[in-house]
Amino acid sequence: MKGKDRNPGFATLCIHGKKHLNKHESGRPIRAVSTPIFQSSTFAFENVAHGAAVFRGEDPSYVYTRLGNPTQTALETELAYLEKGEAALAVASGMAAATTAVLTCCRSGDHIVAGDTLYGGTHQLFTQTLPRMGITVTEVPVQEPANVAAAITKKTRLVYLETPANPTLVLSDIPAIAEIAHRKGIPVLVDNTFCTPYLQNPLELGADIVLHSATKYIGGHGDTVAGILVGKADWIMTARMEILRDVGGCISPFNAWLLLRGLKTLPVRMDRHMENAMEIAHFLSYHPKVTRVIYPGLKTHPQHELAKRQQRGFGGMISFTVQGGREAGSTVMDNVQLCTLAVSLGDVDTLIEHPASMTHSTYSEEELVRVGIDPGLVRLSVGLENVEDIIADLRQALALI
Ligand code: LCS
Repeated sequence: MKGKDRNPGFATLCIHGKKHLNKHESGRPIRAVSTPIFQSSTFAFENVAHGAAVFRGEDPSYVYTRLGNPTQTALETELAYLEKGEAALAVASGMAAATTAVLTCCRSGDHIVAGDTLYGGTHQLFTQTLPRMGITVTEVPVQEPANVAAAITKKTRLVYLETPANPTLVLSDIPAIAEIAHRKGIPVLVDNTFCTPYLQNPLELGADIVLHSATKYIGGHGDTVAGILVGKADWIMTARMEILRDVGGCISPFNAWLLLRGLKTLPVRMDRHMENAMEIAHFLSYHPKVTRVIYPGLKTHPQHELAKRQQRGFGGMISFTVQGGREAGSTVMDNVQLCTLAVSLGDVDTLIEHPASMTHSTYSEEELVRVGIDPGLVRLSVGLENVEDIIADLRQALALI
């Protein structure tokens, strides 16, 4: 960046970041404004000795796209920078990121303490797949940090938080929980998918690892599935060279490029997601057929003060319930015309879905009740359409119940 005395703002960093890949080996400058896509699975060695040195870890040259690729590196450098971490690892999906992180921290016999409200896929990983490998998980209500302290055992190797959580929008107090975990030498991972680095930097708040389903706001356009981990350089190196190498969930160069493109507009999109969400949250709050609105930006959110302290904004996700419960909620979701009935979130399009039967169908009926996912809960990922149009659509669908 020119102008040495200025610290560039977040939007500037998203667009300019660090310049990469801009000199051809001939020495001819490239200076491509958009980062090139290195659509290559493999990279040539100069000779056998060079290849051997690379495999011994003595030469940083690229080898093979499962282990790294220049377009992937550009994305990782940018994300590490925005999350204020030392290094990052981009992988095939948010779930690949979760699996890679857990397997980097834990082996058979180890234990994880996690929030009790998580994306349904993460809950499934924790309650079905990891136990098959001898890794056990205790899920606790993280609104109360003391619950994390009480669940830690001698075998605990990771505290895993999602804040705000999907779909209840329950927050974890990151500094308080990090202090508890660090007293026992346990690292804390924060799934920062809902906030993105624009609204929250967990590493600055005391966490050790950040995870993103980059499928969501980072990509932003509903066209890419990807995941990111950010953390200390040596931890990321282990995740890459031990787990990603063996488990194989690498990101494609094209998807890495789509995320680099998405990142350029991240703060502009987030501002509009939030502006629209606040207006819709108010509309729903005053609607006679709506019984509960959950949005961290509302004073009625039980952790509104924590959201103000820990986040730089309240995000674009709203959950709500309507009179008549599950059946009436289905009527709303079946009758929206502009909003799309679909899972995923963080897209430019407004998406509406039913957690109990869709994203969180991996929770049993009892678990849903225990963690506060009401069977009638409707989840709205507020998009970037004109807010009057989204409100008009919700109004006409709510009129049918
Ligand atoms: N973390 C959070 C908070 C998520 O919401 C999701 C996916 C993941 C991790 C996993 O990421 P993926 O592998 O899908 O990139 N959440 C979804 C949702 O709410 N609807 O569809 C997927």
